[in-house]
Amino acid sequence: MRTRVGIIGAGPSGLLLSHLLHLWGIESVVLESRERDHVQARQRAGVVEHGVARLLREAGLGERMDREGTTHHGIELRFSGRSHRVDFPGLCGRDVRIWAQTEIVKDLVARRLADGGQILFGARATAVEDIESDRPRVRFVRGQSEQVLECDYVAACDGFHGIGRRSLPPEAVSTFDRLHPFSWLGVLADVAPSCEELVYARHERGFALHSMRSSRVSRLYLQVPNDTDPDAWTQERVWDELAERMAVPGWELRRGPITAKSLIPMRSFVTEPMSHGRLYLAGDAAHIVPPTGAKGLNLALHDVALLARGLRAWYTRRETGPLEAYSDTALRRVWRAQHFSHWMTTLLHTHGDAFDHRLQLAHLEFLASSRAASAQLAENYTGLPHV
Ligand code: FAS
Ligand code: PHB
Repeated sequence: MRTRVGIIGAGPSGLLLSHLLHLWGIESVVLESRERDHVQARQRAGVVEHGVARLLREAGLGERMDREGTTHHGIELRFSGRSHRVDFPGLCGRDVRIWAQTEIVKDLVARRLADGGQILFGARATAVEDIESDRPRVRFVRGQSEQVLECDYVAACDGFHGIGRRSLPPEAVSTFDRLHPFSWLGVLADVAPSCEELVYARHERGFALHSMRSSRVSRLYLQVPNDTDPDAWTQERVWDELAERMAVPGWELRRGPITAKSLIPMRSFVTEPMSHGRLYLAGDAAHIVPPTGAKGLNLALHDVALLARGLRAWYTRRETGPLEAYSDTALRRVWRAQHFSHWMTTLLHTHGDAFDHRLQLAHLEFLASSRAASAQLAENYTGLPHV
């Protein structure tokens, strides 16, 4: 099998890359180890940055997002029994869309298949070879057969556990890794959200986040120890803990049936560089951020937009500059997002000693009283302008 760009992974990164290349007449094949239903159902991110929403619209993928998603003009910080709203337009002139990653993936799969795109589900890449030549190839297994995909370029969009990152020469790579001493217990519930905008709560018992998927479905998270067994959390215990951590006068948390529960580790990870020879990494294959800053999905789509432009420059103008600059350009945004996500995570999660807790509260008081401090949060949360 032969194509121009071999893409490993049909998550948001791989699918958007294949779609953008198609728009510019560049052929690709996507290899995805799981089946379509699984890929489309995976509960992941919920917030789309201002610039990424525009990117999706420009790529012809914004229609359902604009019809069914919602615009949020701020978030609410809660601490010490009080609430502070961060007004995005007032502080930085931008907003965010609440639009689940599952919906972005569904639209991308449908669009690629409607456009005749090749997504091979159930095709697990097992090796990436000859990346220092101009004819790299991907070995993959599908059903009982082992096959080879020959291509000009390989894009590893295969997430944190994929083979892409492991296919870079170890001597050429530096990795930066930090596993935080707490995780999130994420729940999906069939109940209307109890807030208009996302609530990020810092409480002595731990962090809590109230997000949503629609007017009838809420998405909530609780800081828990890393060795937590989600099954040890009954529905009643989850709701009681969320209510206590997010309590402010005059507010009540609506309860309803919890339909999904999962443990999400809090990790900060970066691979440098994000390319070698004809192999390019994008998204979680190259970096992981703790979800506190809602950056993971957005970073992935920024990577892909950059990589697609580099491949377009090569195929249409035989320009190598944008591809050569891909890793350095992407990493500038990656480290900005790493810093912001780490800052939000250490600000809001209770860990460390009493001194650390007092520092957190002093910082939150400063955020609530200083326009400059809140503007820094608003600028980062709504996303840096698209490069
Ligand atoms: P993905 O991991 O989404 O996709 C990689 C794809 O590659 C998968 O479909 C996988 O099956 C496939 N694959 C892997 N190995 C393969 C192989 N060898 N051959 C073929 N296919 C292979 N971000 C936020 O902003 N907010 C959140 O709340 C949030 N919650 C998250 C919860 C969880 C449990 C996880 C794991 C991540 C969360 N994230 C969140 C981050 C998440 O949204 C990622 O940033 C996003 O999925 C990145 O997309 P991709 O880079 O496409 O990687
Ligand atoms: C989500 O809706 O899943 C979500 C929103 C904001 C975050 C993390 C997760 O910071």
